[in-house]
Amino acid sequence: MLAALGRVLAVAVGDPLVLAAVGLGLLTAGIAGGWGIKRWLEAPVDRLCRVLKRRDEVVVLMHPNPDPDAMASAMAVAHLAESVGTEVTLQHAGAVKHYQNQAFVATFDLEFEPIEDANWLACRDVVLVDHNEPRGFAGSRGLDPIAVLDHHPGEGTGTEFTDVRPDYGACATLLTEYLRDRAGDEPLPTPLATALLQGIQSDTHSLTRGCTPAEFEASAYLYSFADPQLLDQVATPSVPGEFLDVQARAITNRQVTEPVAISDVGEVETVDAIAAAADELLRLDGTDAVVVYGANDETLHLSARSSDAAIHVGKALREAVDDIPMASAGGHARMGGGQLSIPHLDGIGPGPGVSRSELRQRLLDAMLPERTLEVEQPS
Ligand SMILES: [Mn+2]
Repeated sequence: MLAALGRVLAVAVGDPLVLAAVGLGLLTAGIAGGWGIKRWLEAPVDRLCRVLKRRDEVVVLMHPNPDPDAMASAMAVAHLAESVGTEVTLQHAGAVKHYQNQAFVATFDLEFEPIEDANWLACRDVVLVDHNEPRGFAGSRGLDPIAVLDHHPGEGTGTEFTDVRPDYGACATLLTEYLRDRAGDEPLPTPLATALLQGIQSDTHSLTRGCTPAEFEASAYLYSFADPQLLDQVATPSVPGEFLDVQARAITNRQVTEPVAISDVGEVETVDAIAAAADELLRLDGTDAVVVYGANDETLHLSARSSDAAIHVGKALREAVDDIPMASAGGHARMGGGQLSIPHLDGIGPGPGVSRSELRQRLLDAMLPERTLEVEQPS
């Protein structure tokens, strides 16, 4: 390489034309290199804003049934897009479920356009937040987002911009860093700061789970712009009376085989109340895992929670209903859910049916396999 360069220089010195060409080449390389370094040093938020600015309009797409982290992240991308003159439509598949999520939408006066099909997207230039592969609507697989901002593990990327940080506790943390880099000393709008703070809190169980120092730093930054009253309103929204009734029944009807509590709450009007009751029952002393179930419209809804890594409630639920027709259940280690057809449980259909006490025993057996063995073999 050096020898070749030496030969070129030797010829160049002898020929002014070649010398000029070599000089021009070096100059071009220098400018291109400088440009490359400038791009390389550019903050991610500035790169994102360049991608946004090239469009008149973008869709910010949240995951199906968006939660506060997805919604706050979408608000932040919308804020950035509007700052560079790009129009934004906020969209998602599914619905805004659960009273906490609905309280978030109401508090921040958000307007979303739900989609069931890729053709319903306001435009084809899509920015994904809080997930990295489009899902939950017809045509989602064929969609190539221009940008992806997320904190879940996965292979999804944007055609022009990707920032996925699986170690982060919330997508809102990432976007808070972007806004801080962009804003400098300018204050953040109060609703946006409050929404992002709630996004971080709700994804990290109030900064107790899956956190990194980044969540604390982002929260500290947001805190100075957030409104405590507004935050309280979204963090602990008032609940319908039935929620408290169902919680009361979950507590009264609990059957405890430590460390598991199982409770049948009977008929419910609002299915969400079952999950809220499971959260509440998990607080019981000596209880590491709970299942609460209740009936609504011919369906038995199960909601399970675990605070002990040794009890994977998603797997346990799946195992417990495995051979019951028209039943589905599953979930994560700490959180699971399921649905069973009440007519099938009562013996109408292909199977002989499963009584409520048998269902309870199945759930208990699935949640306690190792522990039961321990009891049977005392040391
Ligand atoms: Mn999230």
